[in-house]
Amino acid sequence: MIIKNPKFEISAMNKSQYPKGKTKEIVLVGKSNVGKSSFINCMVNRKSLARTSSAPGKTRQLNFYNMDDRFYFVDLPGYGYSEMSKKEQEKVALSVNTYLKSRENINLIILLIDIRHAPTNNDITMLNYIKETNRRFIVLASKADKIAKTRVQSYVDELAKTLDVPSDFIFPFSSETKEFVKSTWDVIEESLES
Ligand SMILES: Nc1nc2c(ncn2[C@@H]2O[C@H](COP(=O)(O)OP(=O)(O)OP(=O)(O)O)[C@@H](O)[C@H]2O)c(=O)[nH]1
Ligand SMILES: [Mg+2]
Repeated sequence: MIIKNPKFEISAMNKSQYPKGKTKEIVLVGKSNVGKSSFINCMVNRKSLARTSSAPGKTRQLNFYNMDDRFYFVDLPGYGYSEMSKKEQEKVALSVNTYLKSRENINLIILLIDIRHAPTNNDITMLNYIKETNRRFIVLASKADKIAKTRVQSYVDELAKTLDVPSDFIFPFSSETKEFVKSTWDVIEESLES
């Protein structure tokens, strides 16, 4: 899919601020610094549409990016960012959970987990939460450029075992090399059609 005019639309904390209408939403969730904002930039071939940072905790609100009115990418704040005050973390978690539970527009949830690291307790909690919402989801094993190409599939298989999801729910991704962009678009397009 080619997105001609990807646009930032709104940062939201509360339901009342979400975009109106029935446009489908593809949601990025995952630990702080795992590569959610970079993913969006990579998919639409922009350097800084979504704000990224080597300092974790950059994204603190739900950011809606309009993809030619065909769908939104929704960039959620990352969890597990210890520098954030407990109160702030709770506020962020509440806005994320409310969104995931109640938003009808959600078409696909993409959970990002760094391919190099074992899932954290927060990752497992989030995955279980996602499963409970009964929504369609996939896992992206991010930063795949950090391991040897020949080992990517075995890391994916290992991750599948740890998370107890089928291997074909897990896709490698690299914003750095832009490898796997095409295969990821295929998954997104398929989900938008159904
Ligand atoms: N090597 C490599 N680095 C990446 C990749 N994706 C993101 N990064 C780097 O990881 C850091 C964090 O990326 P972000 O996209 O800001 O992460 P995020 O998940 O949006 O983080 P929060 O907004 O804090 O939740 C940045 O320094 C990126 O350059 C990747 O595929 N490969
Ligand atoms: Mg971010």
